Amino acid sequence: MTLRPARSSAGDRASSSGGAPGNGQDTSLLAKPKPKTQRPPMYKVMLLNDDYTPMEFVVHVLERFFGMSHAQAFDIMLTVHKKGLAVVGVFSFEVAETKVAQVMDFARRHQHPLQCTMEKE
Ligand code: TYC
Repeated sequence: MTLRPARSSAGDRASSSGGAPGNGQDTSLLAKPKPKTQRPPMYKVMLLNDDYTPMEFVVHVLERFFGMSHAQAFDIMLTVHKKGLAVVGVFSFEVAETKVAQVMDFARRHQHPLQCTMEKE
């Protein structure tokens, strides 16, 4: 059980809200505390290495779905090939979900085992 300190109902409203000076003036409309805005979480989209998907196909995926130049795409593909995985972009949940679905569908249609996943940043 949580015990809260007892509060008087009417008396303290004018003086205690919004950083009041304590002189009885109602400053509640002047000293507004800044509302804390929360940024939405972002999601890393990752490509995983495998032994069968052709390198050129991965390069094409990175150009097509992640807007990379050929050189950029080649570099990232090689990172995945050597290290096992790489982050290929960071997006809102909905965009990340769409990218993953697009890549997985594209790979499946071409009968490559390429895997694409997402993870909260
Ligand atoms: N390892 C693959 C090969 O040697 C190439 C590859 C790179 C596959 C990146 C997947 O996400 C990947 N053909």
